[in-house]
Parts: sequence; C-alpha cells; structure tokens
Amino acid sequence: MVTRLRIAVQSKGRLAEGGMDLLKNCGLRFAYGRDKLHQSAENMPVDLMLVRDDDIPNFVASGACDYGIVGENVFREEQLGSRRGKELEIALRLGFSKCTLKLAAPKGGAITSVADLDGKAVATSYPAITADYLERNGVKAEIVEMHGSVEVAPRLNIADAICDLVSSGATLEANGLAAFETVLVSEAVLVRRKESRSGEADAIAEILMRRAQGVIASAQTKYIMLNAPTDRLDAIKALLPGSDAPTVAQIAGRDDVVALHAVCRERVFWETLEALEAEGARAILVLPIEKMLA
Ligand code: PRT
Ligand code: ZN
Repeated sequence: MVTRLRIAVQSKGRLAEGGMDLLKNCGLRFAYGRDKLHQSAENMPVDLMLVRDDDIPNFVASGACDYGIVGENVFREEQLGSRRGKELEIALRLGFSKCTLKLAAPKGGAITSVADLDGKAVATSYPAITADYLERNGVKAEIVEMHGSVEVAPRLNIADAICDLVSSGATLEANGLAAFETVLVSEAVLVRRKESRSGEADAIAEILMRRAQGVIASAQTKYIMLNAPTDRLDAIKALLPGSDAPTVAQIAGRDDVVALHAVCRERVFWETLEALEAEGARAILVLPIEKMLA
C-alpha cells in the first residue's frame, strides 16, 4: 500500500484558510471531502484531517497524523504543559496567523510591569506559558484558567490582569486594557513528532516543505523595477529593502539614467517608494513574485 502523508489542519477558524491556501499553493489539489473530517489530495499522496486547533498536538503526538498546522502558542502551551506535547517539534515556521501573547492590565491602574503582578491573579487560556514566564521573572501570581473572553476578567473582578493573544490590539482597547509585556511572538507552525516518524511520510513532507518555503518567501518578496539617475544610483540602492545584488542595466541612448531591477525580501512600504522618488527614481514598479526556488 502506498504511504500517504496525514496532516492535521484546523477545520474552521483563523488557521484554516491560511493553512489550506498554503497547501494549495504548494500544488495540492483537493476535490470534495469524503466527510467533514477528511480531505484527500488528488495529485499527491496527502490526506488532511480537519479538526479543532487545540486537538492538533494530540493528533500528531498520538500518531493519528504525521504533521499538523497549529499556532505556535498552542504548540508551546502543549510543550510546557503536557507530556505528549514534549514529544513534538517545529518542522517549519509558516509565516501566517501572526500574533503575540501579551500581559495586559486595566489602563491607568496599578499594574504596569511584570513585577507588579506579584501576589495578583492573571486570567489566561495559556496557563503553562504564563506560569513559566512569571516563574522565569521571579513573580508569584495566581493563574486563573479561562477558555474564552479572557479580556473581560479584570472588569468582572475575576483577575487583576490577563495574558492573551493580541493581533490588532482592538480587543484590549475596547476593554480598557493596556499591554505591558510580550510573552510570546507567534505564527502558524508545522509540527511533527521528534521520534518514531515514518520515513516515507517524511519524504513526502520534505517535498511539500521545500515548496512551502518557496511560497512563504515569495509572499514576502517583491520585484522592484525603476529608472535611476546614474549619479544617484548608490543612494537609491541603499533604500531598497532587503535586496543584496540589484541588476543595473543600460537604457538605450541615455547615459544619465540606468534601469535597476531588484528582488526585495522585505515588505515594500509607500514610504520607501516616496523616498526612492525623492532621490530621483522614476517609473517605479513593484511586482509580486508568484513562485521562487531559492
Ligand atoms: O475552534 P477552534 O478551537 O479550532 O479555534 P479557536 O477559536 O481556538 O482558534 P482561532 O481560530 O480563534 O485561532 C487560531 C489561532 O490563530 C490561534 O491559536 C493563534 O495562533 C492565531 N491567532 C492570530 C489568533 C489571533 N491572531 C487573535 N487575534 N487567535 C486569537 N485571536 C483573538 C484573541 O484571543 C483575542 O480574543 O482575537 C482577539 C484579539 O484580536 P485583536 O485583533 O482585537 O487584537
Ligand atoms: Zn481552539
């Protein structure tokens, strides 16, 4: 029987779309699923199991799946808080669903630093990460475990502070809370067991991971083309974000201007384009890169 790589993916939620998009961009094609739990790729030996994100570490640790896509926050919590979690490792960072786990307390209140939490209560859905962080900072606080709406805890006197995921910061703001410490910077990660893996499943995963690296790199990479006055070339090159060796080409009939092409491995902001323009760059084009094998 042909070995099929089994990957656990969140069925719905913040990781679901990013995970499926990444797998599709790696060339996997899915028809309709057999049922709500399974999807099989038509063109590669890969099966997905669609589950809740909190169950993904267990699916992988138990061997029900070979790999899983999960938030680093969930992975770390399992790693610190459960025996099974310790059997897992990160195979690849996936660059989406970025967020931070932060300590926050009522704005204008007495708590503005980790030290202020001594003897206080902290509400969180991440008790193991929070306890570990407080311990490493020599702070003794009570941890109140909650499984949702953590941000209401201070207002309802359930806790003095919270440790919760933040992305835009709007939830903290709406609840009168201010973040004062970053406990973890998180993104979606591909996890697997450290030991007792199948060589055949790993070989399929290696192909996908190499493609995924290309997909992730090209999403963060842009191709910039512009015309630069010859005497401003060095200043313009210095402004290009994350580009090591731009191509400089002659423009027929002109010796005062050259064409410059560069692959930029960082986000290109409007401010950068405006700065380039101010240095004399003209005809500036920023193009997406569809595929890349570095
Ligand atoms: O049903 P299931 O258990 O599978 O899903 P879930 O509800 O547990 O998870 P889901 O889909 O909400 O999040 C999945 C993963 O997405 C998390 O584990 C994180 O790795 C990542 N992620 C990225 C986030 C956020 N951004 C995020 N903003 N997870 C949660 N939030 C919540 C946060 O808890 C808070 O309530 O959004 C609120 C804050 O958002 P802002 O934008 O107001 O700061
Ligand atoms: Zn969940």
